[in-house]
Amino acid sequence: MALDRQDSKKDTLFASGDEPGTAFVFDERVVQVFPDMIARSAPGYELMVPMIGLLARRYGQEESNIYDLGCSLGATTLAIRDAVRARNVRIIAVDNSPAMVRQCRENMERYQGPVTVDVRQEDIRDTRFENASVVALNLTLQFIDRKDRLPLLQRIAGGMNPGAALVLSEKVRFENARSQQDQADWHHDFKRARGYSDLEIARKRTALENVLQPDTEQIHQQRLLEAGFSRVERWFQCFSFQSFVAFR
Ligand code: GEK
Repeated sequence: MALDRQDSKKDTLFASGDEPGTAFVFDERVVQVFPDMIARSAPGYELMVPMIGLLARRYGQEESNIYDLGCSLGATTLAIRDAVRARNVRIIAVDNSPAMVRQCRENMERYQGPVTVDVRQEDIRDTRFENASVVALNLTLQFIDRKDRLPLLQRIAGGMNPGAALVLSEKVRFENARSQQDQADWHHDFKRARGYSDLEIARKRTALENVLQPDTEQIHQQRLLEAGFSRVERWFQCFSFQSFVAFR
């Protein structure tokens, strides 16, 4: 069961009316359009989500916890829940946006499944990690203050079992100015092809400034190793969107 963008209201939040310069927040208005917004903004999102389900199928361990951090409306939680085969797992889905959590809980009620899902409204920096076999950070770490990223990853690693896997998906930036410009242009083309106007794209970029803070692939890889992961594999890239599996 997936949360399809066809079932979502169309995202026109930045088409008109918004005060330029207002910082982006995950509020009720964003919740209303979120499946459409993320599918039209994050190249590869619609592929990454079911693949995270497959990774959970491979790395999920019996009698363990699976965490979906920054779960939004629960798309990744549902993909994991439907794909996982290990018995007696519990999915803990965490988001600190009250509006997201409210709708996520409704979605879990609507699309019932055999795996227990515990949806928590909490800052993931306060989440306690224990007995984890799979942890998903799908496009969430980029919203966490940079100074808090390493401590968070260390605490996640500390709660993971041997053989467990963290899936980290992020928008990344590129050290090389030419690469950064090309990648930004290609991302812009993607959004334009999915129906956003140049004005909407520019307004969203301004709203996300200082809210979404991308790191380079090298920083991600080094930080994961420093946090206690033994090996990191990049399994996905579409323009500036990358995803890694980090093994405990
Ligand atoms: C998906 N993973 O559909 N604590 C908890 N949640 C947070 C925090 C925090 N400190 N900061 C941000 N969030 C999802 C998509 S969206 C990505 C993730 C995007 C939450 C925030 O409320 C939002 O729901 C989510 O992280 C990021 O697979 O919008 O680009």
